Amino acid sequence: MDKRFKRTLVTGALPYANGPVHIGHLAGVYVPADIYVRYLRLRGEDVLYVCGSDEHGVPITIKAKKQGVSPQDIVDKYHKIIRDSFSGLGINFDIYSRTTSEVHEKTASEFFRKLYENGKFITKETEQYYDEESGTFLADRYIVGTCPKCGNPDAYGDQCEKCGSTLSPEELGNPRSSLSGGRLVKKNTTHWYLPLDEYEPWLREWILENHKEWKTNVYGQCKSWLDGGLQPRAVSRDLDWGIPLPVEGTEGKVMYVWFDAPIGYISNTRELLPESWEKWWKSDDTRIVNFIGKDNIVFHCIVFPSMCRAEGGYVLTDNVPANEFLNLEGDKISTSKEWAIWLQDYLKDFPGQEDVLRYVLCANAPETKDNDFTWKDFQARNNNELVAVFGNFVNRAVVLTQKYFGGAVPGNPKPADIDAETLARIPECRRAMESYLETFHFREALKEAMDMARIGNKYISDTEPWKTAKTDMDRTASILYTSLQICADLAVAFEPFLPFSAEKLRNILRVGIDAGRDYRAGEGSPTVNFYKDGEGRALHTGSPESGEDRPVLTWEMLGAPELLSPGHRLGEAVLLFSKIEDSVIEAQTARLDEIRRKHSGTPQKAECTFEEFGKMDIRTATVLEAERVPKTDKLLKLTIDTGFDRRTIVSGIAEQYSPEEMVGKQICILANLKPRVIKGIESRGMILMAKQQDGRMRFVTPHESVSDGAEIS
Ligand code: B3M
Ligand code: ZN
Repeated sequence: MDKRFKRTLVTGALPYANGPVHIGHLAGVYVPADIYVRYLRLRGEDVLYVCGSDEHGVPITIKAKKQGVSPQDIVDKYHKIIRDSFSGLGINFDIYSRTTSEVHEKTASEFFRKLYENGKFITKETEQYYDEESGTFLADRYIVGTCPKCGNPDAYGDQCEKCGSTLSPEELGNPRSSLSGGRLVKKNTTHWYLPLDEYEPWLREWILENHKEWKTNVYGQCKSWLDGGLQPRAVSRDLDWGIPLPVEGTEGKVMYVWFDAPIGYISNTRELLPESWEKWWKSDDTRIVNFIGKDNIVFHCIVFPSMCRAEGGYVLTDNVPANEFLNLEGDKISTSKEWAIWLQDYLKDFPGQEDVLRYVLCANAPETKDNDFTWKDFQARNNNELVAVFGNFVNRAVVLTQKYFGGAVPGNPKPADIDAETLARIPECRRAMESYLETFHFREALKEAMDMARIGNKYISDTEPWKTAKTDMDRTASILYTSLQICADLAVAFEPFLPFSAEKLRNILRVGIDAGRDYRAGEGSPTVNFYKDGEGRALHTGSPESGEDRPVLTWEMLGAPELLSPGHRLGEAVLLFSKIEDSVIEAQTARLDEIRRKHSGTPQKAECTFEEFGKMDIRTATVLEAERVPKTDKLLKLTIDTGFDRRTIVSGIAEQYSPEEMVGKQICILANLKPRVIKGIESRGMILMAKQQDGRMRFVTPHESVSDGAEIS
């Protein structure tokens, strides 16, 4: 490790507390970060792993509004879900806190005030949309109107979800408030900006000159941001949810969520280590590593470092090993379309198989390009790699030792017989693992660990101790002695990747591990040499209550000729992994198929013949008059001109369209639908409407206006 540093602070991107975490978050950020932290601890490094819920921002307020609850209710619910599901997957943060904590507000306020008082901000007065009905300025996401690109009447002020265009509120036709539905006016408002442009020369040198070692996807994105020229960035918002600006006369204004969120890394550290947090953030001998997804690169490499530069007292990040995105069954993971595998669902559906998900997400990690998760691959990797290689090797070595040597490591094997050549390959894998792990290549590192298991599995298959036992017990002793040394190597090598299985294996071998120091108990946590007994109690190796003195393995012992001495008594043989049956995968695939169906609209109806379709007489028409049908919420009575007659149609669109909006509108109707009497009114025909996924109805109309009565076929 780099000798400039005495300690390493690892951060995981703070997940927004407006929904659960899914496999994309895990593959992109939290599993690689956890592997890295566990590895550094095993190497005896002084490491802190901090994370927490990101609880401010407009999406949380929108979700709260939709559900008729407060933003605090939303974040309280999801903070707990996220925290508990991370813990369930063995993501062992030293602290998982939140940005609605008091210590965060205090830390962010101190940070903001220092920049404010030192004149690091510029202010700008700009015109913003103001909703007179709700008496608030509206964030772009709260403004809806007609998309200039595709005509979607419900496009958001920052993006059209229908055609994907990035928009600004000024581009929208007929902009209105999504809160009150009311009209908007423009009003002046003042906000504070961090003049990022002023930091461009420094950022060029700090990143492009001094951090050429950053991953190419990260370095490249920073370079294109810098080449594109940086603009001042707003650090405040007109919102009632967020950290109030710690400046007089700014009522109704809060910190922009991306200003306060990265400061969450600092406040989480401060919460955990109130006495010693500053050495982790203000000493040059601390190394900071931020694990994030690629959509957060600009905030972690450009914005937050500029904030820290302006503040002057904080250490800057040393590396930001951002991953690309993980897709699901070939499609982009989408929370809004429910296209995801949620962590809490996985933990419920696959109890005791946490490591299978960790294994597959690491083996398929989108480290340099987007990658894909499929349930078939998940099953194959579990059955063909974890069960058939790793688990099978360990089980044969242990069961045969119990069968032929009473469950103790065979004594006095003939050195000549010990397969030194096989064992010598383990340190080679270890060296490769270390090189990969220290450069954030976790997929490659995992392959090296699996190669150790493959070496063991091939060795025991080639030497066939179940056969030699019939004629040559000395030879059998040597084979199993060698095999058990490799089992012990695996119990160390897999600790960063598969902590649950590594612990199970250590219990089978009755060994402990020096898993390094962690700070979950706060300041001065003891170095942790521990293992868990059958009841899951963490017993410190050799501790009186454990009633037994287990040898403690360390990373430095990995690949040594002997980790388990002759005579060492093994524990009970249990299977490390279990086969995943097709039926389990079929159930998961069926769940995804159902989600696809739900979000891809209604299934196609039964076929009809050309002749049957020919009976439909579909025409254009224009609405001449419109009125609500008394004592109903949904019905409008429309008088329309079909080009060949005037008629009345009753339509269930009153909840979405007002009578005023309808007059003059050209529509398409099924003209020869048999007349029906609705609420005493004879309705002759039906208006053609397109039903959106959110249930809203849209008119089907020709792109250009055509004469009434035009036949549609
Ligand atoms: N809350 C996560 C995201 O953009 C964002 C990260 C904050 S890290 C300071 O999905
Ligand atoms: Zn659009």
